[in-house]
Formats: sequence, structure tokens, C-alpha cells
Amino acid sequence: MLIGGQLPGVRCQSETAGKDPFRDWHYCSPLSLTCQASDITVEVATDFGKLLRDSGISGTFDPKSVRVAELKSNEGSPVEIPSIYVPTPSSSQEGGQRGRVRFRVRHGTSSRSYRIYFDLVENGEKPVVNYGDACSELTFVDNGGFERADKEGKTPESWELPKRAGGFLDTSQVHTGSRSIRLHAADKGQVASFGIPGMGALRVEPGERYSVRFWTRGQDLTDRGLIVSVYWYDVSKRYLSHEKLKEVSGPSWEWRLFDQNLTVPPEAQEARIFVSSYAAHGYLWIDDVSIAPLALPELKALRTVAPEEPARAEPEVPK
Ligand SMILES: [Ca+2]
Repeated sequence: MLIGGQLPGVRCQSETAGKDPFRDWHYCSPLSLTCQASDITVEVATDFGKLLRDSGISGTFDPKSVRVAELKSNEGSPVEIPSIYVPTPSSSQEGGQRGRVRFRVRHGTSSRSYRIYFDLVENGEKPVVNYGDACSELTFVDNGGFERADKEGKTPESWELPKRAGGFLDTSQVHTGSRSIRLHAADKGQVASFGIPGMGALRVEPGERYSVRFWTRGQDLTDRGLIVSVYWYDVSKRYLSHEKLKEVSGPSWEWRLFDQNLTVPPEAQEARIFVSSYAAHGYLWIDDVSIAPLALPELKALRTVAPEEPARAEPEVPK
């Protein structure tokens, strides 16, 4: 069940309302998330029933009430951002209290602060909103299918293709859509290499686990046709270690999924994955790249917010 993808044409509250778009909401949960160098899509695990129970609040959770707001500064008003609340199927009998909130986190250099707003049916049911397909899947890379590109069709948005690295945006072979990345070493003994994520490195914490997935296709590759490695860096961006995750000598294969879990080693704060090919003959294609954390951040605290009313000790009393 998708809440928030049903009625077309409903705009964000923040576009239509005055100072506080959440003046009708009674509860929120604060959250801070690490930004990456590109826009990413995150998911947050929620148990609204537990948050309410732990605060001694009784009533009927309204799954249509879930909204996400970013706090642009300490004093600024919360600004609503597009989100989707997906209740866990097994949670439907208890009114969809457990689930995942999915939304986009804009790129940046540190972290961003959010509030997840929610409410009880007894406090007035909230309208269903439709944000389109702004956040379709959990992934810490942007434009992983390489479909968005510059006008010349040479550089995909949020990715880097340095000339000497031997990676090119291509339309001749694709896994999905109409574009992929083609790797081709310029000469024997040289390496063609493609870095994931595109801009900068993935910001990580020791012990975190990630799923790394992408599709490859090989054609007439000689030598070391496909090598996948992860490089780890410390807080000062100094190289710590690297691991080879896979090597395929080829020569040819149809579109095949690379799917591997990574555990961030001690002291590592950044990671970069390299897909490389030493083959000066033949081609290697890459498409549909995704990096997703295996454990989701969780909402931990409930805050009562009802600026135009005193904090309600008995919120189960209908208006
Ligand atoms: Ca594609």
C-alpha cells in the first residue's frame, strides 16, 4: 500500500499555506541524516504506535498524516519536502503504524535536520498528498541508470567521466532506459575505470553495511575484463585499505547483476568503488547502479507540536 501516491494535483502544504505548514499537526519526530555529494533517496524505519505509546498518548494513528519537513536553519520554519510513507504489510491490522518513510536528501557537505510529522485521526484526518515519483527507490547514488545527461549527451548528471579514465556514456547497449556507461581501455596495459558514487566518495561510518548493485555486460573482452574493488579512506581522506570484490576474465556475457554487501572497516569514513577493465579489446557496459544501507535509521523521539494550542495531555479527546 502506498500512502501519498493516489490523488493527482495536490500540492505541498508549504506551497499553499502561510508561515507554518504543519500548524494542524500535533506530533513530530526529529531526525538528522548524513548528506552525500549527490542527491540521494533515503528510507527511515518508523513505528508510530510505539512512539505514541512510549509518550502515553492513545488514539488512532492516521497513516495519511505522515509528512517530512527539512529544517533549513535553527530558527527557520520547517519546509515540507516530497515523501512517501509505505506501511509494512504486516502492520495493516494495527492501522499501518510500522513502515518506512522515503524521501530525497539534497547533496551537501555534512548533515541535514528533518522532522517527520504525524497525527491521530482524532485530531482531524489529514489530506492525501501526491508528490509524483520524486523518490521511487532507496539508493545512495543519484541517476544510477545514467538517463539524465548534459545536452551533448556526454556526461550523465551526478557522475564523473574523466577523459583518461576510459568511461563513456553510451546508447548502443543498455540494461534499462536508453543510456549506460561503456568502459574501454585505451591501450594494452592501461586501465579503464569507473568510480561509484560519481561525485566524491560515499560518506560512511565504521560497522555500517551496504548493498552494492549494478548490471554489467561484457563483449569480446581480453585480459582482465572486469574488476570490482572498494577503496576505504579515513576522516582526512587518507587511503586506508582496499578489497577486490570480483574479477571476471570474460570474454563475453549478457547483462548480469553484480550484487555484494560491504561492511565498513574500523576508521573508514569514506568509500569509493571502482569498476575497472584492463581489456584494450572489447567493451564492458555498466547500468542501473545502486548503493543502499542494509540497516535503516529509526525514529526515536516524539515531540508534541501544536503551536496554536497548549500541549495536549489528553489528545484522544476529539475536537
Ligand atoms: Ca540506463
